[in-house]
Amino acid sequence: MPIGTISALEEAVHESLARQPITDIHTHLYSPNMGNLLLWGVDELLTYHYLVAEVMRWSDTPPDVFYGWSKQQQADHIWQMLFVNHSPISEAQRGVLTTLQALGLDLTTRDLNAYRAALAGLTAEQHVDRVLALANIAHVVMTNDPFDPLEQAFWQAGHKPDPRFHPVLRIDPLVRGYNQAAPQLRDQGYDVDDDATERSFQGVRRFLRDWIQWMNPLYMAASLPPTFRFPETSANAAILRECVLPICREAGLPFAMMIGSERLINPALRLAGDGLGRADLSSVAYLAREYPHNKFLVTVLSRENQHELIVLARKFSNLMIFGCWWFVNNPVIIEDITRMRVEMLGLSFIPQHSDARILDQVIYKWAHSRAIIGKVLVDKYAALMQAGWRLERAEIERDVADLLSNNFWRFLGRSI
Ligand code: FIX
Ligand code: ZN
Repeated sequence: MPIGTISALEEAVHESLARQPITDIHTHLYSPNMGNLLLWGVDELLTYHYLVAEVMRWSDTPPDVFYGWSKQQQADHIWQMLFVNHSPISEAQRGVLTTLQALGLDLTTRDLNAYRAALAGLTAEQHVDRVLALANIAHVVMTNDPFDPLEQAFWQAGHKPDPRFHPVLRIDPLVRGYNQAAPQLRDQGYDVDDDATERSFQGVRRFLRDWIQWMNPLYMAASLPPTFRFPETSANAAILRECVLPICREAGLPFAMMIGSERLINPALRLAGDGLGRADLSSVAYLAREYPHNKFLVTVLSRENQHELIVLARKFSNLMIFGCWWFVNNPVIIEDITRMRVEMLGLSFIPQHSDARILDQVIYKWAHSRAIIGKVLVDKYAALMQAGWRLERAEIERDVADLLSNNFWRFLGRSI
């Protein structure tokens, strides 16, 4: 039965979005059997680095003093400053409220200790089940760092993640600062030079092949600075050309490029101290054009790059754009980007990822984004109805499944 009215359309879109299980294609979450790597709970939620950056604008406490406190003290301070002394209206602040409310906590009490107590006693596994059910997430894609000793211990012992959690081989040091990465590669037994020599290429290729075997990742990924250029005469570019691109192609893995992060523009803020810059996307065009047998997942951090990236996606089908990353993951910008993408690409992109670092955050990140994606889709479908197009509910469900899950798996060439 075709959809006949705008209110039926709204109902169909919002229900399809709510019912469709999500594949969250980029997170910093970990399988619950990876021990302390998985962060969850109220104190972790409150000490998210987005909120650390925000509290520093009000607080007289210098960052090094703040970071010297226990996690609970840091959370108390953030709660007091950002939630009690001021109304929590920023996106990251509001996110805490959306999350606590969905977890069934009474926000009228503003009683942080009661919130802590309500989650105490749960196991990570129980909390994972509950949170993924609340957010309706079927698949969580992790970010796995082969330079982290905790990850090395897990993967090299042959452990497997919970089947809902999928690995990604994250290789920033190789393509962002190869010269500093070389000693770490030697520590892991790979015979490489500090510079981009033939011996280094062979060692890095061996490193990548080994890690692909241990991890079986869905894709390889790196965050790149605004100054990223390719081709270029740097060691980083040589490693990309001689190792990363050929191994990705050999293993059938896309390379995810997250471009525009400027590391530690305020080093005192640590994880909260990164900034952004506008990238030169002609390098992305070069890669997509000159490496037609490679696949690229791309997201950009600067608002100013978003339109240009969409134009590139129109030109190259081996380029899949995804998500509203970090500083563009705010309602006003998500809506703008999503509208531009729909208007220029139809439904052939991946609208969002959560980038959650704390398990509970997937609740708010997806609740907020789902509402915005829904608003954009209602407008676009309403225009089709106005043009006399017959719209079936099953077609809306199909489109929503593509956006929230299938486009990713299809691009990977994998079925779920
Ligand atoms: O490089 C990345 O994957 C970034 O998303 C993070 O490292 C960043 O700190 C973040 O949490 C953004 O949401
Ligand atoms: Zn991330």
